[in-house]
Amino acid sequence: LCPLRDVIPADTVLVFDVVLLDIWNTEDKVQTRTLSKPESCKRLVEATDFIRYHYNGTLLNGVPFDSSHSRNGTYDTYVGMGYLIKGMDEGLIGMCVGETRTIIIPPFLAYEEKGYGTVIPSQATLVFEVFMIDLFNPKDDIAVVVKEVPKTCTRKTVVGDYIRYHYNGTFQDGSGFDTSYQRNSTYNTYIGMGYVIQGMDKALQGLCIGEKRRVILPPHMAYGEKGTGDIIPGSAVLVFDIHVIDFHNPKDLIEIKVTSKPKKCNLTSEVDDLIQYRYNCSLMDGTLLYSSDHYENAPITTLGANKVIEGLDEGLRGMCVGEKRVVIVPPHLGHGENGAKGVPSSAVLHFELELLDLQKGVPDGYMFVWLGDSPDPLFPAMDLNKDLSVPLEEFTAFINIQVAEGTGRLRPGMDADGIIKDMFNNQDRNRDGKIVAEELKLKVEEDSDKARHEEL
Ligand SMILES: [Ca+2]
Ligand SMILES: [Ca+2]
Repeated sequence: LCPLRDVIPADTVLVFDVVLLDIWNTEDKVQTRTLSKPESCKRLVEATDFIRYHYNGTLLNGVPFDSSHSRNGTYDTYVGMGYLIKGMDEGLIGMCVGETRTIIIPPFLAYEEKGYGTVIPSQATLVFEVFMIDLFNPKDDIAVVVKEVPKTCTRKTVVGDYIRYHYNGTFQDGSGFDTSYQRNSTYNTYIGMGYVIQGMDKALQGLCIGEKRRVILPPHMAYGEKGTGDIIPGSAVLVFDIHVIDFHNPKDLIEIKVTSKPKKCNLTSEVDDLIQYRYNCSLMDGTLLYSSDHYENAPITTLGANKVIEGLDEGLRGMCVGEKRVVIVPPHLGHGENGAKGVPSSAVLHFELELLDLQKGVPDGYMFVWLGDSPDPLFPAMDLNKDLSVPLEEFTAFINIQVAEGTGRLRPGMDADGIIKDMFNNQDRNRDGKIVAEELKLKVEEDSDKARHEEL
């Protein structure tokens, strides 16, 4: 006031307008007040945690001095370890993610006499409004919350399995960053082999088909301090809600569970047999893909003839008529990585099968086979009326006798008369409508030199 000595006359009444800028007491402590808080708060900020938060800093008179929002990013730091002003280290403790809290810090727990740059005056009380975005501790492992486990779980995922799952990815504040549901296709990967982030590789082990779990990955087991792209900020904790659709191991064989078997089961299906069967084919989550019931007639196929996917062909073997089975087919024995119409890539298939009809077959390329030793010599056996000549009618009768007596078998599923006529023509070398002993002998000698595809 010295310069004013000359300005203020004696005996003047002085009128001051006073604005209180700050007030504090050495007895003051950090004051915190929660403005809002989520209903569930499983974890509170503790000393040594790493936290990410937004804040607005004002002086006690309401003048702002700093804001994380103006920097377009969260403030990220360890708490309770001396990286922050004392009052902040203290005031952040006990917050939960999603909480908004006011923290009032007296100057001796903030910037004291020095202040800070041009923005924080000496001896200033600071008021922070903090919104907690994320927290974890560097000692954290992944956290798993099992939400739903199916009743039957014969096997759980292990390292080396290939899994297909849906996921919903969120940050700890609940905001989403990615979801497989939006893409309408599962995420597919090998487990425990470094194809996915470390925490996920670990979280995907020990799961059942159909299981739902929430996994929480600390950043050191996710995208680390740097994050990735525009999607994942640095040091972000990731929360994944996972639904396992299926998994398999590349070494898996088909899995067969017989659900119903007739008491009498002498004759069973094998390679080359002609069979008719019913089927329902679903994904492991129960989605029906296709069913023989959608067609007028149940399919007929020759086993081992590469007519159906490998796993189904195999699953249809060893069945007797009337038997029912569930057969699980891994993708490498199904539609593989490319999938098929309506079948997703690398999908495990669930078949319900019933064998409706079974006709024993003959090896590929054969029209007729002997089931035991063929008659030797053959010609006299074929020449039923012993006139040294075998016309088509006699040949047909001879073959039919073999079939009826079970000593020979014609290829099933084809016109028997047509096959027999072809066989006859093949033996009737000179095309005069009858087979004689000499023709048959010649034919047998020729055939012994090459693959005998029209065996008689
Ligand atoms: Ca004859
Ligand atoms: Ca002839």
